[in-house]
Amino acid sequence: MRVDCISLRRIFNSRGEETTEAIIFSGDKIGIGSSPSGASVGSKEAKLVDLNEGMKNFEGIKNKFCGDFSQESFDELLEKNLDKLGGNITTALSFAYFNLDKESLVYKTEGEMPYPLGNAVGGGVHSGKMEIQEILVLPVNAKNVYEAIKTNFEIWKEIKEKYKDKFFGVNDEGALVMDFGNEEALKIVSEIAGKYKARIGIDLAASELFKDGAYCYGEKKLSKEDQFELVSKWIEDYDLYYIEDPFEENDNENFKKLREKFGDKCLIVGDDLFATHKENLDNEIANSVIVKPNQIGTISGAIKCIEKTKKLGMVPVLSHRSGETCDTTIAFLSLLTPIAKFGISQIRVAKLNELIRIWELLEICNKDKEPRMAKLK
Ligand code: 2PG
Ligand code: MG
Repeated sequence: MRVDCISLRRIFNSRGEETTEAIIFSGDKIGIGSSPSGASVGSKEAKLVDLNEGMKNFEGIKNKFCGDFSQESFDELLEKNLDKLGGNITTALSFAYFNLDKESLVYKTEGEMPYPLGNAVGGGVHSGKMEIQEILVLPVNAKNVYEAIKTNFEIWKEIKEKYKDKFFGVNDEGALVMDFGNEEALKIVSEIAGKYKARIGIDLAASELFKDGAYCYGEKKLSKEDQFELVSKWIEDYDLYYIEDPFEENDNENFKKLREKFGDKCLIVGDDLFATHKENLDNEIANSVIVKPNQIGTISGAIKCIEKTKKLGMVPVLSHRSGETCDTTIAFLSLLTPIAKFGISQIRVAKLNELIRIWELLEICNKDKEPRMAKLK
């Protein structure tokens, strides 16, 4: 598609931080994209450049981005300039280009829609007193996207209502901040999720817990071996379907041991471990991969990571960040993955409602391929 003109501006994300929004004009079409940002940020992610500096740098090279492009060639040019622009600006531009024609992906897919993985109770660097950053629910029995999103909301509302004396509020991701410890939260969420025939998982974001060679739970310090035992116990006791970053981003040894022990019954998911860089993927240390476009800086980088994930027999999970805008690009991209980690409440509904819309678009536009939920392992 032809890029006639581009403009960048500063807008705010859900945390009130400044981020970039890009608009691309192509004939009578307009593509808008904005970049999210993380709080638990791994060291392998695309680096950020100060927004003022990045935007100034873009002004100097803007002309190169006008002309005829494909998503790949546009993203290639962004990748070449990643050091000057930073992952925030490249992501916004790559999303804006994609959004000139985002519906075309709906026509191209097989009609499978992802299960929404919802963050029900939050902790870690996001909020509250638990060390576990996210206790997640996955409505594996839902028949369609609407029912799946509704199930996650029912679980979230029931926890909030039943334990209102322990409810502090909601965090950046809309997850409940509760007066629960780790074990208490796991027990309560698994009981309530069970009523709705949903499975549970956690994101431990363990790079954030790892200080001076130990995993820190308040005053308590766990060795790598003890952390392995704790995580194994949680998988068994709460029948976890999903465990993300149970170890810090360089603890490949523990990841490998866990993959060997539980890989056939649980998704062992690498977030900081891989940071959406396809060259980091390794199916001996995990069987699932978090895909966050802003960790690599472009849509094409994220798609290549999804393709390699599938080639290696691993499960890709498209994910939001804790600081978000109402941008819904990743809802379209999640047509390529069986699970979409988009949160449950507040600003997260922008992406969830887009999934409901896409289900209907599939019904209308893709008559020979009825929409259906993706296959889960
Ligand atoms: C994560 C994410 C999203 P953040 O760790 O998976 O839930 O959090 O965006 O803060 O990295
Ligand atoms: Mg994570």
